[in-house]
Amino acid sequence: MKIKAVLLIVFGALASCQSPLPLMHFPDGQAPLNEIFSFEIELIDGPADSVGVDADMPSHGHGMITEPVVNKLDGTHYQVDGMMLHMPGYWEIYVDVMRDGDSERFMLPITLEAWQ
Ligand SMILES: [Cu+2]
Repeated sequence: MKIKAVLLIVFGALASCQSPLPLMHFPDGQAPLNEIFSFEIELIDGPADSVGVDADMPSHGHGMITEPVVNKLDGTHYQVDGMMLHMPGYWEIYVDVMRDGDSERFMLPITLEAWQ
């Protein structure tokens, strides 16, 4: 139930961006806490030249302790490896889509629950 609520928030936030939303496919439907993980980005508004990914905890003033690597699968699909959200709390994942020298940033808000 909690996962569904988070996903609805995610898609609602992305819907406010100007371009159609990139889809983010997480292995278990959600980003894990304090584990290195991979996910796939799908651009539904056509191919890009490249895609960059970063993440921050704005309220803590820090980013990730790993540096994700993005590999192009094809123009509209990108594989992201080496992600790790190492703390519980509110994170923002940033996807920068580069086309013809212009960059467009999408933000995915994620709140990770503490270990039970
Ligand atoms: Cu933090």
